[in-house]
Amino acid sequence: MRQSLYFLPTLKEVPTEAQTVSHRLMLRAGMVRQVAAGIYSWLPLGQRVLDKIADHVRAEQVKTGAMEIIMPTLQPAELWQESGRYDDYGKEMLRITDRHDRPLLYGPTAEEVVTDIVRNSIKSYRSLPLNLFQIHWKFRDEVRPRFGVMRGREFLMKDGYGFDLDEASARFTYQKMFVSYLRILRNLGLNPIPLRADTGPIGGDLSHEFIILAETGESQVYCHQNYTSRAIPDAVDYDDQDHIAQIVKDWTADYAAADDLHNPATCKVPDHELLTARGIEVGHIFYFGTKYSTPMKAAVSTESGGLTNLHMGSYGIGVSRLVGGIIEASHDDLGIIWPKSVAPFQIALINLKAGDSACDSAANLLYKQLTSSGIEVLLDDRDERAGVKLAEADLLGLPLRLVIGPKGVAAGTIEVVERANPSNKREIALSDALGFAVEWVKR
Ligand code: 5CA
Repeated sequence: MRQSLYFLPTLKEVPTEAQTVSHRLMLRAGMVRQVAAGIYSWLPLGQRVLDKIADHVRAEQVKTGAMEIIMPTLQPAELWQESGRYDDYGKEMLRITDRHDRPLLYGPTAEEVVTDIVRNSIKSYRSLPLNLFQIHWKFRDEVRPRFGVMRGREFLMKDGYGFDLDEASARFTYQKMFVSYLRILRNLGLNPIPLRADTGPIGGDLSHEFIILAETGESQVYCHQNYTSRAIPDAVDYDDQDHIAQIVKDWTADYAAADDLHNPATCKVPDHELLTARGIEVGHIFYFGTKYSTPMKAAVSTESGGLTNLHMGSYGIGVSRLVGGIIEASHDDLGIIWPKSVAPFQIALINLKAGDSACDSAANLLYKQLTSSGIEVLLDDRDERAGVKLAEADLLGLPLRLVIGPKGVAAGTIEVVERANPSNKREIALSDALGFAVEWVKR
């Protein structure tokens, strides 16, 4: 992409309304714009990151056997009256009336809609287990939307729903999701900490939150320090029930709790081993048995000829919240430092002297070569001062920077620097730049 043609409205001034680093950087880097309190438009650079995160989530969920669907954002009130949640949900639910005076709502979650689909489509135990997920917008009329996309009113969530014949099978589904969440967050360059959690309005008796540590996190976290260094397997066979159970066991062996469940009197971790920190909840998983299937009559025939209500769980990841969360975890004074796995472009190719014919032709050639090798490159071909370009590259935080300038071009060299490691600047031969970049991106 040529920056001269790219819609990238960066801001020089620090927006005063933004209280957290990620919110400030997302506004300054031209990723999002606020439309109303807690409601954002995603501009091209932000949209690319959102897509990358969604792709990681999708890839790892599909490995577990889960299937992607898409359900509407607007839902009929009747389904929620059937489950009994319509009145309970309170003011967070945005209620709407259509032209025929039928009550609708903008879905804050989709247990009811998905249960309705499944009860109408599945009659036999042979169709189970079934796991359906979507990556779609939710609306919760939060009293205090804040921290930009981290606590929005409209936000993008991966919401998955497991349907099983019995509790044992549903608990295995829960464990697969637990492991899948560890892997997704690791693949996004994060260190997840699973906390035993309260189930709130979703219900059920088994629930874990997945937290990443950040100073501006809304949750207070108490956990054994082991959690910051525990290994996540590189690959997992999701059919291997024993291995999945073992990973969950390892990951829940030590103490980890949020504020509401932490009790200093009963917590046995010695003080010097207890990590007390702030965290951001980026995922939440629930097993709630037949809480929805009973009132909504979602049942299947069993092998012995009877009928049984489905056992269910639901599995959420805050896709848009993760964009802010990743920035909170990875930035410096100058700007964002994107992990390679979610960077909107892999390479910032900077032409320091656009208009100079030697610089232009070197930059254009390398740009063409890189893009035809399948690498995502943002070429800064604008007629701007060198200092402005370099400062903006720091702000945008693309992982690898290649800088072409008149002196280098004359000497046949190009400057290479990693955003995460700015002190390690070096010159390489211009003729080696393509090979170097291709290898670097693969690493
Ligand atoms: N039905 C279940 C799972 S599908 C559910 O709704 N769970 S949840 O309420 O915990 O939300 C799942 C995830 O969505 C949270 O872990 C969080 O990462 C994200 N999330 C929740 N509320 C917001 C919000 N207001 N803004 C941004 N992300 C949010």
